[in-house]
Amino acid sequence: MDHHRSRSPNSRYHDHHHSAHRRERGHSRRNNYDDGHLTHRRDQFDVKTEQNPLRSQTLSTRKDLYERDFPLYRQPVEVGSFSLDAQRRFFNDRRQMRYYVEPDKNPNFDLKDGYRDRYIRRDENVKEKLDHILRWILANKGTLKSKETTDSRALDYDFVTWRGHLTKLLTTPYETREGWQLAATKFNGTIYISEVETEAARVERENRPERNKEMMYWGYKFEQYTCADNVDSLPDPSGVVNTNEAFCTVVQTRLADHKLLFSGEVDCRDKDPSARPPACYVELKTSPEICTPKQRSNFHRFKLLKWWAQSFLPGVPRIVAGFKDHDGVVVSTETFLVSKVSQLIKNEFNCWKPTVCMNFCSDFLSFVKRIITENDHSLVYLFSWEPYRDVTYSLHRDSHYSFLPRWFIEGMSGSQESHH
Ligand code: 0WD
Ligand code: CA
Repeated sequence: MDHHRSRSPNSRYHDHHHSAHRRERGHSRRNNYDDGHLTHRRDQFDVKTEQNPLRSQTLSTRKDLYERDFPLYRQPVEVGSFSLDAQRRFFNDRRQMRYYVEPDKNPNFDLKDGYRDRYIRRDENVKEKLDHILRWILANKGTLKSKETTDSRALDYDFVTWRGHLTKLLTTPYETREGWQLAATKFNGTIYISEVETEAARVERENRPERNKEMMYWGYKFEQYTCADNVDSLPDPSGVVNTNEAFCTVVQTRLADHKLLFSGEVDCRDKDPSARPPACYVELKTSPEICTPKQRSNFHRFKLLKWWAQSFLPGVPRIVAGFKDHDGVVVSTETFLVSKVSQLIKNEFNCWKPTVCMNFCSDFLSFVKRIITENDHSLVYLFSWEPYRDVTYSLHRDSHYSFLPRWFIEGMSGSQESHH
């Protein structure tokens, strides 16, 4: 998976001409959301900073700027894992790991079953931010601390985040509907990135139609039909679906010159014990059944982009899709190899490109590194993006955006022996 990159440093950010009209369109609406805080947003006529990509205070998300050689992306290596139990309690072990049981090609799984009487839903009002990853880092800090620096507190990573946040970055050049906000804080030389729910996302979540709530359950129900709790047992569709439960892998890798540590939820693994993480992992998905060429094209253009980005990041090689009808019945299943997805979409006109996704992510991380000058656990650089606009940022000191908990700051500052 090692790819070499060659790039011209000047192609990294937008040029002035192309981005000017985009800014004008949305300028008034975005101007004052940040009342009372020090903001660093380029104003409309600030040509000087914009002409020099290494000084620009914003980052363009235009696809064509990221069409160059695929950047180096090192084979992701699992450095640990953790589990969240039925009460959402953290355990530094693999107790929630499940085993993949291949379904029939045409299984007729009823995904509606149990929604009313056997469903325990995670409380979405609880914002966990990076807490589970931070707990894992503290529990493993003895083996994680950098050997290369003299600072005994430093981790040998440039960035720590959730895999899902990186997925959002990968798909940004192609996203036309949902913006994002990512809070970033540098602590002991490592940049921690944690998502902040946008106003639009909160409104949508709080006004979710009943039908959508039920359809969210369908995805978890499909997991129950295809996963067993033990290597020698079978799935139990009569049980309760509890979305507090999770098994998460923690992987390290490198994107261009960024050393990354991130965690992602894994649905299940192959039963074959000779298969090693993350190559043994299987991602489960559901999607509406495909009946027309137009539906197939949309599936390739939109769904496969998100599926590819999510699984490529941690090196999960296989996606098993259940195609469901309007009535929530899985009528067919299909396995997608992540390494083959880009070939599958090659015939779509004007389709997404993996290299654009990866180069944008790499350039965003370079942008973040350049903007974050202060090492301060209570200072948040809030990066914001809305479709058809540039990425902007604002600064927030000791605000409600601060997300590194005291127990983490203190736990990481304590003596190296504290893991005994
Ligand atoms: O607080 C937040 N804003 C978030 C918290 C956003 C994203 C994730 N999380 C946390 C949760 O603790 C969750 O356990 O991350 C964990 C999953 O992280 P991830 O793997 O980085 O997230 P992502 O790749 O977006 O989602 C993987 C799976 C989803 O499966 P599908 O097949 O639908 O992509 O994790 C589940 C979901 O099953 N999931 C979540 N579970 C709990 N809380 C969340 C969430 N907010 N988002 C996705
Ligand atoms: Ca899944």
